Amino acid sequence: MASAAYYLGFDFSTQQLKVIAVNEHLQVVYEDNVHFDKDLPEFGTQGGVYVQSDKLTVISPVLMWIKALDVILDKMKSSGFNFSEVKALSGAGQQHGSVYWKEGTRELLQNLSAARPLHKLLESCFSLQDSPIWMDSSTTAECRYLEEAVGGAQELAKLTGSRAYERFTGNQIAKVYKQKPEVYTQTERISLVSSFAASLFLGDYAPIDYSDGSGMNLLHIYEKMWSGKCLDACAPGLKEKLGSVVPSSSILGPVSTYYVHRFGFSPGCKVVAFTGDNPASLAGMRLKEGDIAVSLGTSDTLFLWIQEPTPALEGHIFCNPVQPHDYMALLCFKNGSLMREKIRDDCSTGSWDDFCKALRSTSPGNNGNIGFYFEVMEITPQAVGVHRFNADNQKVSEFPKDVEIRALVEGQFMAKRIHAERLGYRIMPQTRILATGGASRNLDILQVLSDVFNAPVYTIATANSACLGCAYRAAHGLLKEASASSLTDVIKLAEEHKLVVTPRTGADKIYEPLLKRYAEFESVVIRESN
Ligand code: ADP
Ligand code: XUL
Repeated sequence: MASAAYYLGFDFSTQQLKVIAVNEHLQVVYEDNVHFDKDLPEFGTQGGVYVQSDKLTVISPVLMWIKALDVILDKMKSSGFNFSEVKALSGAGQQHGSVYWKEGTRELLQNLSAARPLHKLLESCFSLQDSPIWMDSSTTAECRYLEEAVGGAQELAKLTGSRAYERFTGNQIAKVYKQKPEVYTQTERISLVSSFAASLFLGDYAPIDYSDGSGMNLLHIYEKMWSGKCLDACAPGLKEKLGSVVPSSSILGPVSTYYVHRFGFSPGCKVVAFTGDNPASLAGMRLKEGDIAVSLGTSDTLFLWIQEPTPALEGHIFCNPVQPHDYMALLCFKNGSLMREKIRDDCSTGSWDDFCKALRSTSPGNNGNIGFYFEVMEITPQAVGVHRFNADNQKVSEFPKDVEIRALVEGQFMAKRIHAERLGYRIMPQTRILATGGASRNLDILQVLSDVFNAPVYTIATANSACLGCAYRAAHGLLKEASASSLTDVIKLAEEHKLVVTPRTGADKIYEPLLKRYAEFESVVIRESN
């Protein structure tokens, strides 16, 4: 009998490390997670991060991510998971975060002793113990400097797919270089969270892939090479510290012997390039041109598969992780799940059930009440604070609790529709919204999404599409060696999307005027925030 084949996908996300294993039919056979706050309380993070007192600087301890990997692999081992059948693995990381490996670590990575857990072996290998992550917004000065150096925001967008954004890695590295030059000097390699995680499996520094590399303000997204101008504007000698960039489906090499000896992996198991969580989700959601994906995780994101990018001052263009000649457009909303959790706790008993009851007891359109809920400085649009407007267009300081809950959810989705349309996206009769991320389990939230977009919402069997996408990418990376198949061919086997909600009759009539008012108030809110 032929032996089984498994493919593993990992996701080093903001609040947890997740893993999915699929078999050769791409059916999910194992799924697990390690929640940073709950399962690794010794690090004392909140939502997987530390917010510094300036409220702008947001970091995560790099050893926590490594310990989470130790824990999840131990859990798999004790559950009897047969690592020897894993043919290939890949993974994803929260985008933009950066990891600083200390001089001399490459050698250590290549000679890991299987007798000890990784977090012990790598304890003193980082020149920065706490990595800047995507929630950070402390690098405005570095952003302006970079834009000026390349001839303005639009020029930078034309080169790298985005104007300068505070969380983008080039600006974060520039800040480290300026504020902690000794750290920068001691650093032998700078990885993204994705390529850092790949390095742990590879037992060597893993290259950055094109797609996650597009979130750095450093990569020329058409030539797929580091932009010399951008590198020079951020820090000296940066090219050497970043290493090369590779296509997202590249096989990087076999898994490190550490995993062979400690967990029983086959020495032939391949590591396929890791990528960003949003690009990985695009693969996991099996997005087609015309679909719109809405990810409701720690951040909310909205992304599209595009062929002809037009980089603008809002939104991002990334290299496509699946089809090397194509691109993906992405909008990121920082106040996603954590904001929903806050309003859930403030306005109901703290349970999603009660949150949902409030959504069901209020009517679409919320009788004209509109709210903006930006607990932290939002990315799309750049605005902060809580702002409420009643049906008479007056600013008010509070709403009844049920109204507040609906205003939050409707506001979040109206913002997504308005900004997607500004990027040129048009909702057509055949439009499908593919929802993913933790909150996509919540049908009442998805009903509002469907009503606001006046389009049906589909999901896949798991909310962890980034993990699943990486398991698919691992299979594809391996199979394309044998035959020149595309990811689309490989994932034909995967389960179909499931239709979960359709828009209510008349929703378009309700939201048309409300969207117009939301857009007008948004301009007011942006002005007030600045
Ligand atoms: P990440 O990958 O960024 O760690 P996930 O996609 O796993 O995040 O989503 C985690 C979030 O999902 C949690 O912060 C939680 O608020 C949200 N969530 C989980 N279950 C529900 C639910 N039933 N309704 C709404 N939100 C939910
Ligand atoms: C995307 C972004 C976030 C992170 C964390 O640009 O900043 O979505 O990838 O999920």
